[in-house]
Amino acid sequence: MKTLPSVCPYDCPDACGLLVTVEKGRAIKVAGDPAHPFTRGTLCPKMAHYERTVHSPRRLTTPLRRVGKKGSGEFTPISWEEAINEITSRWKAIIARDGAEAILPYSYAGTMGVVQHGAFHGLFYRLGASELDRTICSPAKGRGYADVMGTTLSTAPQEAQESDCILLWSTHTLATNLHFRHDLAAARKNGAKIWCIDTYRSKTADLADYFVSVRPGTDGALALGILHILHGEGLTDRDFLEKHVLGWEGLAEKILPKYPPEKVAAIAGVPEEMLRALALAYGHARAPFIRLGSGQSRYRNGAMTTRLITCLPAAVGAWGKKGGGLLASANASRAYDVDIVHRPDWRQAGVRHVNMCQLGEALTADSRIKSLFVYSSNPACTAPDQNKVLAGLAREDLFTVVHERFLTDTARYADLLLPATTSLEQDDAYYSYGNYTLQCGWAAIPPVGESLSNWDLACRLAKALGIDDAFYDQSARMLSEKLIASTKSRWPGIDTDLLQSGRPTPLPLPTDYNRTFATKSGKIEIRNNTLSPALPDYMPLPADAEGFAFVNAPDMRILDSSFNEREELTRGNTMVLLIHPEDAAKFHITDGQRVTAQNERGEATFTAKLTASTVPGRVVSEGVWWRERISGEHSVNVLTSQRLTDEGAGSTFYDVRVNLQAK
Ligand SMILES: Nc1nc2c(c(=O)[nH]1)N[C@H]1C(S)=C(S)[C@@H](COP(=O)(O)OP(=O)(O)OC[C@H]3O[C@@H](n4cnc5c(=O)[nH]c(N)nc54)[C@H](O)[C@@H]3O)O[C@H]1N2
Ligand SMILES: Nc1nc2c(c(=O)[nH]1)N[C@H]1C(S)=C(S)[C@@H](COP(=O)(O)OP(=O)(O)OC[C@H]3O[C@@H](n4cnc5c(=O)[nH]c(N)nc54)[C@H](O)[C@@H]3O)O[C@H]1N2
Ligand code: SF4
Ligand SMILES: [Mo]
Repeated sequence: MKTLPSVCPYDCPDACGLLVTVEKGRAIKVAGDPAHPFTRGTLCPKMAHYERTVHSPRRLTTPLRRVGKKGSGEFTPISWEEAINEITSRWKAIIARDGAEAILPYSYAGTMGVVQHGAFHGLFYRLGASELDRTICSPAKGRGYADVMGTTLSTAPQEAQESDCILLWSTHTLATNLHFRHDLAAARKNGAKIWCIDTYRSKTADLADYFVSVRPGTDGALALGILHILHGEGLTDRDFLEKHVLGWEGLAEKILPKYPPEKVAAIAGVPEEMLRALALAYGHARAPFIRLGSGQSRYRNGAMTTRLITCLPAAVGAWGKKGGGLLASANASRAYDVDIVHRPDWRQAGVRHVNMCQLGEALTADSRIKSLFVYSSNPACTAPDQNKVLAGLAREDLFTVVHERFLTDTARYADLLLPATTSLEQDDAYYSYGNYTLQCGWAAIPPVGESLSNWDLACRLAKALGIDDAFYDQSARMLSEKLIASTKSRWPGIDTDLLQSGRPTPLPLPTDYNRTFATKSGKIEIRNNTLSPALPDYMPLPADAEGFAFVNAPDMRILDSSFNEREELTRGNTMVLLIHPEDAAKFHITDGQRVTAQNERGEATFTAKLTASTVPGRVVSEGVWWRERISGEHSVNVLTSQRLTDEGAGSTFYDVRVNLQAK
C-alpha cells in the first residue's frame, strides 16, 4: 500500500491537491492534501470517493463498435487494431473525397491537464481538419475583464481573508468554488460582510450576510447604478483614478447620469434601498473584494456586463489594497508554454472554424462535416439546443468516434466508442484557474481495462495515419516535464523540483502583481479606444416572447455532466424546477407536480418545487443530467440557445426564456 500525491483533473477552479492510496494497482482511497495552499486538505463530496469513478463497473474497458441504431447504446467489443484501422481507412476515404475539413474534432475540459487536454490539437491541425472554437464556458467573461484590465493578474483568493467587504457575484461558491469558503470564514472572523449577487437564492446566498436578487442579464445596469452612487457620494478614490485609470471622467459625465438609482432599481429588479446599501458598503470598505463567477457572462450582453463590473474596483482604488481587488480567473496556465503540446506551427491557414456552441447547426444545416471525433466532452448533454445536436448525431452519414470513460449521452451515438483512462492512470501537468497553484499528476495505477489516454491514442492515430514525426515518439510524462521546464522563463521563482515531485506548487506573486496594470496604456482602461463603444454602457437584452426567465445553474452533486455515472451522487431528484408560489398559483402548479417548460427549441419535463428562493417571472433548475437520470426525453439544454455573446463568441446558456405548463 502506498499514498501518492495527485490533483483533481476536473474543470473546477479549485484544482484540489489529492492524496491517493493505492493497493495492488487499485486506488482504494482519495483524500485532500493538507499541503495545498488553497484547498488545504479537504475535497468536495464528488471527489471524496473518486475511486468509485475510477473503478466504476460502468467504465468502458474495450473499444466498441455500434450494432444498434444511433443513440441506442448497443455495441459489440472489437480490438484496438480493428478500431484504429477502421478510423484511418474511413478518414483517408473522407479526406480523399471531401477534404480534411470534413472531419471535426469536438472536445472541452473533461480533464484540465495540459497534455491530455490538448493531446489531439496537433494531429487535427496537421490533417487540416475543421478547427473547433472552444467557447462553451466563458470567453465573454475573459473578454470583458481583459477589455479593462488587459493581462493584469486577478487578486489571489486567499487575499480575500483581509477584505472587509466581499461580493460573490454570479458564482455559486458552495457548488463551484467550495474552498473559497475557508477564506470567507477567515474574513468574516475579522468582521467582513459578505454579499451574494445572484438571480436566485442559492445555498451560497444563505451563506452570505446579504443577498441581492438581480434580474437575469441586467448586472451591467446594476454596476452602473453602484458607480453612479459612488460618484454622487464622493466615495471614489480620486487619487487612484487620476494616477491609474483612463476614462473615468468620460464615464462619469456621459454614462453615469443615465443610471440614477431609481432607474437601475427598475431595470435590475433590485429595491432602491438594497442598491444603495450595496453601493455604500462597497464604497466605504477599506479593501473590497469581488469574486466574479461566470453567470453574468452567459448572455448576449455578457462581455459588456463583465466589462462594467470590472470598472468597480478601479473606481474605489481597490487594486493593490491588501485584501482588495477582483478575482475573475487566476490565469495560472500562463506559467506553461502550452505550445509544446498544442503545436500551433502545424495549424493550416484558412481552414474552416466551427464554434462549439453551434455544434447543432454545424451538424444539421451544414452537411460538409462527415466525421466527428469527440473526446473529453459530452455535447449531447452539455451543448445548447439539444434537439439540433441530437439530430446531427443521429445522421447516418456522419462517422462518429467518441473517446470516453463512460457510456454518456454522446457515446450512445458513436459508431466507434473508445475507452479512455482517468487522471489516475495518466501523466499530466495541471494549473488552477481559481488560485495560483500548479501541480503534476503522475500515473498512480495502470490503465483500467484496455483504456488509452488521450495522448497515447493521439500517438497511435498519428502513426496509423502516416504522420511520421518524432513529436509522437514522446510520452505524456516527457511532455509534462517539458512543460515544467518551460515555467522557468515564464514565471520566475517556481520551485520546479516540488512541481516535478507531484506536490502542490505555489506560484509566487510579485508584490506589485495587482498594483501595476498590464494594458497597452499601463493604466486601467475604463475607456478603451480599440473597442466600440470606447466607453462601456449597459446593453439591454432584446425582449423575448416567452413568459419566464429560465436560469440553469450548476448542481453541487455533479460537474457539468461529469459524475452522472455515480448512483450515490445522482440518486433522488434531478430535473427540479424552482417556481415562485405566486407563479405556481397562476398556472395551477402544485409542489411536486410534473411541469413542462417549453420554447421554440423544445420542451423539458421537471418536478415543480415551490419556493421563495426565486421571484415571480423567474424559474431555476440546477445541473445538466444524463438522459438516464431523468424521467422525460430531454435535459435542460433542449431549451438553451446557440446564440453567441456580444464579444468572445461565447455561450449564452442563461439567456433563455420559457413558457410553463402543468402536466
Ligand atoms: N459542483 C459543480 N461545480 C462546478 C461546475 C458544476 O457544474 N457543478 N461547473 C464547473 C464549470 S465548467 C465552471 S465554468 C465553473 C462555473 O462556476 P461559477 O462561475 O461560479 O458558476 P456559474 O455556473 O457560471 O454561475 C454561477 C451563478 O450565476 C448565477 N447567474 C445566472 N445568471 C445570472 C445573472 O444574470 N446575474 C447574476 N448576478 N447571476 C447569475 C446562477 O444562478 C449561478 O448561481 O464551475 C465549475 N465547477
Ligand atoms: N444548461 C447548461 N449547460 C451547460 C452549462 C450550464 O451551466 N448550463 N455549463 C457549460 C460549461 S461552463 C461547460 S465548461 C460545459 C462542459 O461540458 P462538457 O465539456 O461536456 O463537460 P462534461 O459534461 O464534464 O463532460 C466531460 C466528459 O469527458 C470525459 N473525460 C474525462 N476525462 C477524460 C479524458 O482524459 N479523456 C477523454 N477522452 N474523456 C475524458 C468524462 O467522462 C465526461 O463525460 O458545459 C456547458 N453546459
Ligand atoms: S471538483 Fe473541484 S472542489 Fe471537487 S475535488 Fe475537484 S477541484 Fe476540488
Ligand atoms: Mo465551464
